[in-house]
Amino acid sequence: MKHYLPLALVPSLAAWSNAYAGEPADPQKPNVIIIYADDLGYGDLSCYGAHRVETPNVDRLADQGIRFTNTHAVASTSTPSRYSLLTGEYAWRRPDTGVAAGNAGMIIRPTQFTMADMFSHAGYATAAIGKWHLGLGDKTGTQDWNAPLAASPADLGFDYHYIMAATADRVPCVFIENGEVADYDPSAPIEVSYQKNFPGEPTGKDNPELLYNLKHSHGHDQSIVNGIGRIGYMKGGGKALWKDENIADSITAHAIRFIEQHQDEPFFMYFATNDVHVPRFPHERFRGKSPMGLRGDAILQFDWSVGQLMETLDRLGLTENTLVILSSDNGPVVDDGYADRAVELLGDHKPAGPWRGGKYSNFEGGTRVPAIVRWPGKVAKGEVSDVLMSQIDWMASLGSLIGARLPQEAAPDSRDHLGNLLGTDQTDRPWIIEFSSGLSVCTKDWKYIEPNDGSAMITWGPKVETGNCPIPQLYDMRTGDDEKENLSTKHPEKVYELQTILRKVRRTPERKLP
Ligand code: NG6
Ligand code: CA
Repeated sequence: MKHYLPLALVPSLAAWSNAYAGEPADPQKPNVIIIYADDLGYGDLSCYGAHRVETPNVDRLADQGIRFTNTHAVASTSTPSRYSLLTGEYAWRRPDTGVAAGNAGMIIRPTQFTMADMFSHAGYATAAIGKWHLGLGDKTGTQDWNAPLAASPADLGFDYHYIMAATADRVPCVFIENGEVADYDPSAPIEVSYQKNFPGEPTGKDNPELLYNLKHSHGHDQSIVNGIGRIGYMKGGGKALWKDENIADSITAHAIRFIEQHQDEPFFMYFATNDVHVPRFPHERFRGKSPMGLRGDAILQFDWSVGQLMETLDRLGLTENTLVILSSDNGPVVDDGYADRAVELLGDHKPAGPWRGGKYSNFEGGTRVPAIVRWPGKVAKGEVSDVLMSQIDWMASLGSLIGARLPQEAAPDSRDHLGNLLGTDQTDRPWIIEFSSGLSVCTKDWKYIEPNDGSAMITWGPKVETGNCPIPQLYDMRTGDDEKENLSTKHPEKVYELQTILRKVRRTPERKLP
């Protein structure tokens, strides 16, 4: 049961807005679809300069809308980025928002007001489909996967969900539909542990001969499901266990069905793909179709899913009245723990585009992500925008679009920059805050990375520069020098200015700042 403030205490969101000039004259209720890719890098799409892989559907979306070149995920990994997107609160304000295990308890509490609540209260049908990775059930490790879960996205404003509990590389490897394991197999009760194996169950470590689909390169050597080693131990599942090669087909089919079922009312769909996260094992229709091996094939599969949704909107006559936002949860990684030949077949492809670092990194490669917005007739087409934008603002901005009323404490860091999203306002966000091992502040021109004692490279597998450095780092973002020359000693006044922003934001939710 949710507890909200009495309506009298709920001012309209536009009244708090500090960036959006005035109340939207006539709140509109277009359908809204957020297509949220996993680990898709800035340079992974042909419309962002990739030439070893073609993404015609995403390119078409960009041709029909705005392609943003300066959009930032809140964090360089999944759980904190998703938490921030769906709650409008910086994940780093909470200690428990790091990369979640598959048996993590639900991280967003049912009492929090989410983006889905916002749409739901505005009369939308709402759905979360695909990767979840924000915990399920009441408490970590206590879920009974053989019964309805104690807490699920249904408690967060989603009318419908068909999700993977965490990532494809984490157990349990089953879909959850409306709070219960989908296609549950009573003959194979499910048990999950992140502590120890179940007696007699094979593991990637002890039974490498059973890894018939994909072998690990680091980690991922615990339970084996579908011939692929995972993180964590599970038992049972039977016919409910997913086949990695069918995940894209399955979530796409459920998304299409949701759109069909709600074509006559406004709907909000959070469509979070498994592509291009590891284990990359796309359907055989895509395997071998790119010169870059399974990682490239997974990009093709992602593009296919996007195309399927676009076709569905066309077929149902919904394209004009649907705002589509496509982005990614964090930057790219090449070898993330499976021997999928991604490194060897990369060639001159640059997954992070021109940016330094990648997933897990304080550098731009960690959080600078592709972002495309399409709303035919309402949003200019074929435009490219370098406006400084953060995903943290999407909740308030979309709220402003639909005339939502939010509780006082909701979305505390999300500011209304609807004009940026729709291309009518080119005013940059004054700063954005990025989160990796530490915090960074970016303005349009400068970036400051807090000192951090961690190692300069990831130590446990992926070859990624972390951007950690024991002294303050300051980069001039105007020079395109790719965060190479640390100017902190040359411009101590800039360092101070950016540190002051950080100090302020740490203390005070962004929406309460002037
Ligand atoms: C890491 C996993 C990696 C990936 C990541 C989370 C190992 C060795 N590596 O711990 O494969 O799952 O966590 O990725 O276990 S994210 O995109 O969901 O944040
Ligand atoms: Ca991710």
